[in-house]
Amino acid sequence: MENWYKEAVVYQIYPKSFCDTNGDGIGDIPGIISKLDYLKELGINTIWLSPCYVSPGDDNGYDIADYRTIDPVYGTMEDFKFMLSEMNKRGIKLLMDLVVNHTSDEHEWFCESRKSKDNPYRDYYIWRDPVDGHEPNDWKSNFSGSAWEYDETTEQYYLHLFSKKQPDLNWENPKVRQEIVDMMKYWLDMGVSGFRCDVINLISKDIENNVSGDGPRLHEYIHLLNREALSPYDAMTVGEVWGLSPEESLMLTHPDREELSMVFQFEHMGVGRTGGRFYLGEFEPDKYVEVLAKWQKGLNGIGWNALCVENHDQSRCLNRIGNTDKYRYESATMIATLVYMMQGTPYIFQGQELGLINPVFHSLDECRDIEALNAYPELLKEFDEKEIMRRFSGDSRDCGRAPIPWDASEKGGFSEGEPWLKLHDRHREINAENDLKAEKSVYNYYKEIIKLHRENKTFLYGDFELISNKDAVSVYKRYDKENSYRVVCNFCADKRELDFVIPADSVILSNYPFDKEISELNPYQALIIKD
Ligand code: TEU
Ligand code: CA
Repeated sequence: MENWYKEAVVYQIYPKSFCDTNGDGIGDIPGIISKLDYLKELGINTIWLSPCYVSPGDDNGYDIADYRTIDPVYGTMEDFKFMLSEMNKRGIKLLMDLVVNHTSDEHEWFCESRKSKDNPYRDYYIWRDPVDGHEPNDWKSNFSGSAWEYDETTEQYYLHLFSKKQPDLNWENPKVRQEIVDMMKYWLDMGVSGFRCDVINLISKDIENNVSGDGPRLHEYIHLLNREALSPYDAMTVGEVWGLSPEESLMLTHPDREELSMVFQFEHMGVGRTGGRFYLGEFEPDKYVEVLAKWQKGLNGIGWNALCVENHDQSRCLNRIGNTDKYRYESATMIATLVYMMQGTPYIFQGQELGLINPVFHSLDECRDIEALNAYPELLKEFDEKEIMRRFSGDSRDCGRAPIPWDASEKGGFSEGEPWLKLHDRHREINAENDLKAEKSVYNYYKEIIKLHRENKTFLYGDFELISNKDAVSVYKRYDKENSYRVVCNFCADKRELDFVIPADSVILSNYPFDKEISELNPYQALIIKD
């Protein structure tokens, strides 16, 4: 199919937290295989698998020590190939995570690179002399502290935009580019259908001019990956890029430029923040919808949106922008309706289809994420421990990474052993088994939304228009020559008057029962209307 990525519905699996089959407390590939029927039933047709390659696990696999081997904690290459064939059988494609801004410091390339200045792998990474006995510049790592680490052996610093166990690759070196192309082909030859490209806009830098990302050769490098590896396989890509405008994203995704299929934009995830990570303020629903609408308009007809609510770097949306108590079902289904009825490829993060919530972290020993652990000493200067734990329970990356509760048993059916990270606290009530059984459940609503999205050409390809967006009530339209639909959402826990009346027989889906005309919205009500 031409542009098959536009008809993909992607489910993100964070393997460590998905399903454990051997009792070591860590999810694994046999666990994924055991849930493929569950995913097929949900209606998705593509899986994005977060890294499962050999890794010391400093950043849960985003620090790769061997790009071509499955980490034994997840299984063997045979397990992986079997998983792929079981996916194929069910019509599910697989996207791998391409993490090529950096490797692990335990990658063979880096082990060689740090040995001597004339080692053949020296220029695979970014080395600089000290300046006045200090770091070459003042760049900060995304995980706190300097982005430069001094290495005694050769008396130089290496660059790491993330943890010091994640040295940045030197893309200026043509050998590095060739290694990456070959590695991509290796997975594509095995039957993988594409990649989610980790912090892909960081691969081009201009260090001497203080440019740490979006550098001058970014488009050249991505075009190369496209020509050499992706295009020949009709592979799909989604780039993870932070802070780009719709115009810049069009550059990366314009079909004529032959770069990426689509990019994630995270502008809406910043709505309501008062600062960076761990600084959440009051959520502003109108702003959220406004940002999404801006991207719908900005890419329409040329680029393509990746529709994303949650991922493994975010807390659960119900804690931030929905409701975790009385209106958990209503707000979870409203958010799904609002976002996934827009134009673009839906991405559903594991557990989102169950309306999962954040765990509550009481002390640092319950936390695992390097970003939070590294930030802790800094935060202590400003807050006491209790306040930091409150912030971690609302905004640390561990929130979304909590293991999936498959049933109401003690460990949620995730593992027979001790899970590597605690489950959310209400897992006896909020779990997959309960949701599958219940007549009214987030899972069952997701099934309906996914079906509608996949089967209806107007929702797939139709234009978007924001009709109104005020006081937490938004109305938008999706239309083409044949059909026109309106999506109406109430983003708050109060009832809302409508200034128009919706006949019951025009409603094709709602998260509330309806039998007569509607002139008022219930808390977190969502409606899809055929005009
Ligand atoms: O994340 C990129 C990124 O910059 C942020 O999400 C970052 O994790 C931080 O939380 C900002 O506050 C990607 C991956 O999604 C993430 O899991 C990895 O840790 C990171 O790259 C490094 O590979
Ligand atoms: Ca396991």
